[in-house]
Amino acid sequence: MDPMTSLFEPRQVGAMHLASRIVMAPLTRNRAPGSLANARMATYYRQRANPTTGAGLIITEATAISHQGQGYADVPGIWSEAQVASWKQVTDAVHAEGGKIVMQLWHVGRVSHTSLQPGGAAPVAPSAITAKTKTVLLVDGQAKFMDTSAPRALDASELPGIVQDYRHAARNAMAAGFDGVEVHAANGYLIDQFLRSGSNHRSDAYGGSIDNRARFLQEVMQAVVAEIGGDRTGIRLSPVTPANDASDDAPQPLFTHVIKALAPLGLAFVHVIEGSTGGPRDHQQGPAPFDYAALHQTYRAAGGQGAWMVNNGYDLPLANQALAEGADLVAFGRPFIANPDLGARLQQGGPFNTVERATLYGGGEAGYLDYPTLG
Ligand code: 8OZ
Repeated sequence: MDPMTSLFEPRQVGAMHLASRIVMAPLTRNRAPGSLANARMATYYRQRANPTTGAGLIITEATAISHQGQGYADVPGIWSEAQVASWKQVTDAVHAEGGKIVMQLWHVGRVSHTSLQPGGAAPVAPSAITAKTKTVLLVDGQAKFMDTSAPRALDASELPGIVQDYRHAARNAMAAGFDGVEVHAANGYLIDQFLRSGSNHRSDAYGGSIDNRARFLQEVMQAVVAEIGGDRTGIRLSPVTPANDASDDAPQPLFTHVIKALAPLGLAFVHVIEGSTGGPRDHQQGPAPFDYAALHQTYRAAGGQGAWMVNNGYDLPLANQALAEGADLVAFGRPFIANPDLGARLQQGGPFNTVERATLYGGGEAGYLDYPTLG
């Protein structure tokens, strides 16, 4: 623990040299019609990419690894050649500013709608249990929150194909010029659905015991690391979030197992959402408050050397406290939407623009490209 560490100091993170500890969190914006990246998205990321005024590292909005992995209107993908080509304008723009950017790889599992699935099919999940949550569809061009569709349970024979989809997506992300990837294993999406007991009622090798529920995560991570290297791979976890109807009876032993399994992979970073995603940091699931310090210690004791990235509701004082307590990186979400120059604003202690909720999901340049910078 180094009491002198500040947000504005560089750090080597796997193969990436970051100019600061400030990370732009992944943020879904539903502005990628046809599941392609576009010039507006390149401008949005470029505005936040300069490492002295913006982020030391940008994590993209969640990006679908396959058509089946998609669950919201106008979110981007990374399974096709056209998608790879479309993302190059984004990585070029970020690199032109001297920034670094990794792509978040996403399979939504049951958090989808038949209208978004190949052939109008049911979404897939560990078990045929409908998530009590909403997805975003576009109705007459307007973002509308709609109930998710009833999923079907995946057959074990389908899982190697999905693991291969993650691997292929990681390869595509590197071909598109990204510095690495973050595997989205948080917020009640497919990997988290396997991990957590509320959504995984399987009786085969992928359900029941903690070991079994973590098997799919491990297979995905091993495949991605084999493809692009651990030093370009990160992971996002959210041990107690209730997002998308996620729940578990005993999150501490589950994530203790998960973090021990991740330690030998040589990951660049581990990104942990503390509490309820976008909500209370002290949200509790299971018999006791979740002990994040113990999770971090377990990772280090198991030999894990990746940067420890914390997220959820951070402001400058809380970020400084986290760094003093041993975190390496701090991810900021909504503050980065409203403040393209969040780095500069944190450095001088504000002021901060506030985020406009009506333009978060879908829409045009308003609330996307027009938040003002200082001076
Ligand atoms: C908000 C709206 C849609 C998706 C997540 C990818 O929670 C998301 C997401 C957030 O991780």
